[in-house]
Amino acid sequence: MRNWSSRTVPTITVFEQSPDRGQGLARDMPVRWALEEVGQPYDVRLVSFSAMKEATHRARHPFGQIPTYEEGDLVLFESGAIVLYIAERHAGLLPQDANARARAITWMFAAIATVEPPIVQREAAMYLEHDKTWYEERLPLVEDGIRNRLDDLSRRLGNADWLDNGFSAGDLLMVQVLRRLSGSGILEKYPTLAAYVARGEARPAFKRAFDAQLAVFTGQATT
Ligand code: GTB
Repeated sequence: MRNWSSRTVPTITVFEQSPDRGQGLARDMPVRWALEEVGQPYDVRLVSFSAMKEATHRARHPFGQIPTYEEGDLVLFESGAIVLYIAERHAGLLPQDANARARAITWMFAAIATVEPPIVQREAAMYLEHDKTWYEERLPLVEDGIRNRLDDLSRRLGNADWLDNGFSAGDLLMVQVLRRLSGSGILEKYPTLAAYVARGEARPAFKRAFDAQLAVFTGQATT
């Protein structure tokens, strides 16, 4: 493990004005949460939608999005990769045991690559296709896809607190992915998953990260 106190304070980029109005659904939230979990201070650079598409930001992020992560001459994009980078360089988000560590990383990928896609499809359908002729037929199918994932995930979680013993970066990303269902009425049908999300949101590091991103929206941020 590196001694972070002697390292450059990283800078992340976040929405200047998040469309979620500070609900912590944008993808700077898992990065902030990971940094808070490991106790690493960070700076924030606010970017507007237009600045995101300019060359200066595209040099950081090829797709002109947030979040990015800068630490010295290292520049990263992709929230999952950034969380993994933080987790690998600091104690607290990945187990020491090699097999347990590999399983925690597997859950990180499962959150992003297996559970999140149907959730994002639902959001895309609601925002982009609500006036299309096929919308009323498609939405239930997309929601069935989400329920398939939640059925399996809740079966695996059972009554455990976290996916694989102690809290890990896998739980951090999974909770953040499931949070995107808030207000949908879908998660509420899975009491153990709803409790799992609530456990994640109750962590002091989550609360600090949430408050920090909300402060940007309300104009109270100090960085
Ligand atoms: N795979 C990338 C990652 O994980 O980092 C995806 C990054 C991404 O989707 N970034 C979005 C972005 O920059 C913000 S987070 N969009 C601007 C653009 O593409 O021009 C996605 C997001 C946005 C808004 C909400 N919301 O309002 O609820 C939730 C999530």
